[in-house]
Amino acid sequence: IDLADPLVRDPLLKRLHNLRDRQWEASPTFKAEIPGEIAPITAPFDHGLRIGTRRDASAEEVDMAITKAEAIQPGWNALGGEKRAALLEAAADEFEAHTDEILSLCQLEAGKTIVDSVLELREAVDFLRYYATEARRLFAEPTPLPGPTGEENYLKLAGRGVFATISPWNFPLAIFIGPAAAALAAGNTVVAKPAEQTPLIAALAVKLCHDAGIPEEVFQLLPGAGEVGQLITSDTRIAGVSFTGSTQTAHAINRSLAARDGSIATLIAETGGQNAMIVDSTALPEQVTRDVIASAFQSAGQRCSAQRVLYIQEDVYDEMVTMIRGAFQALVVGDPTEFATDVGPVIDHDAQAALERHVARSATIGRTIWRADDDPAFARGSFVLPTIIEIEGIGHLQRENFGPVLHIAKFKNKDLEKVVDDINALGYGLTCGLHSRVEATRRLVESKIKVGNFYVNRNQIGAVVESQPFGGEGLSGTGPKAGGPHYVARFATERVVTVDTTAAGGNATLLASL
Ligand code: UN1
Repeated sequence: IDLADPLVRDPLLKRLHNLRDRQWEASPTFKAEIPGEIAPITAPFDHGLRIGTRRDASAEEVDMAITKAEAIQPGWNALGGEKRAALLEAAADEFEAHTDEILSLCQLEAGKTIVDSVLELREAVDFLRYYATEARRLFAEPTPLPGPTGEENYLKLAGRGVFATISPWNFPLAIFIGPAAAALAAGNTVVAKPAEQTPLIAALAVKLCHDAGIPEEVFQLLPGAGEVGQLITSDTRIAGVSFTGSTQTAHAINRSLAARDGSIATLIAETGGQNAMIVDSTALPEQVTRDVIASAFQSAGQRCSAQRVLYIQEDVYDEMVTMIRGAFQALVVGDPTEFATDVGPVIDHDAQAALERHVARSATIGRTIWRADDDPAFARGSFVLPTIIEIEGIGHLQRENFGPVLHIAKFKNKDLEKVVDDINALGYGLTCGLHSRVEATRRLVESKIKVGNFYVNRNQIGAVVESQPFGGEGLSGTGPKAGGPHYVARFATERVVTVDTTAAGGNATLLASL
């Protein structure tokens, strides 16, 4: 989709506009006879605009979904990598064929700008196609292993069983479908709990997968909030959990899994960050300005990769801050369905309130606070004005502030190592950026910084499937990296087969070999 081409863009915008009044619904894939409470879903940029409804999964529905997923899993596993890959590719085709609906829901349900909505769809399709390729690679043939003469050893991968995927609202399609596609590729069946804020796009994704031929029992939707997640993770039939979201929720899931008696589940978690960028006096100011604005304010700062803290070397501090503020003031904040909008709303009033509390508290630690201009229209939605706060250092920021708030700190070149130590000391380890043209500086930061994704002389968001496998360490997650060559295998279990190939294993041969 070439948004720069008006011949492509304008008809697309018109079609998206026509979809605005459509009503959507998310409910469990398997319906029990218990009508649950219906919750309205509203648009983050205008909470008066009702776009659909959600009915949460009941305890009975969770139980029934897992029962069905467990019963069909051996069959799905036996289908083999090639057939599962073909179904995932068919799902990718369905997604592309429903571009308008998907982009419309990204805007209406998640408050994404048009550019972000297109990126979201592309990433979702990339995940499906890449994990299909991985299913072919990993599940085609067993891997032969070395061994003594007269013995054959090989290693095979198989699905672990029923996998639960618990996904975030900030990538309501890409990170909903990515882990689910990996689990499916590996021969698991999946029960998926999307974020409570974005079940409609998840329901559409699951429907498109079913339309593509993935059986309903193999991939089931269980909408709901934390209680539904708790019901799923505490069920001993769940063999593994993939979670993307806050570090606090990952801890809660860990506790829930640890409290289960009778089975041990694997947890794959991708969580928060306190991501910094370091800029020294050899950096190119225009490039830095562009990359800082993108890293901190694209997607309204609602990416776990987003830049939260910018360290600028003192010799260039004033000049750089002036340039960044200039670009910051030019950001267009507003309705994400307008093409010109750079920064849309945050997801809901809770997120808005948490960010406002942080900005208010920062008045005590921050030196200066700049905010974008307000507009009466913002009162209809959950908007947070983009904000820049000058601080002394990262040490004050223990918790992730998930929104368009950037902190800026000054450092002396002789303190470079200390800056890296301070960043590491927080315990997160997701992304870090460096702008410098000094090779020694790059080598120093690269060797010391403990992050999963380190970006040099560019922005620090937008990891691309396959080229930049994404994920952190420490408080930022367990690995493996999404979109990388080790991801799908982590959703599988390894089985080793050893065959005695001498004389068909008769007793005499057996005794002789002992
Ligand atoms: C997230 O926000 O949960 O690198 C992940 C990026 C995206 C991944 C963000 N590909 O910004």
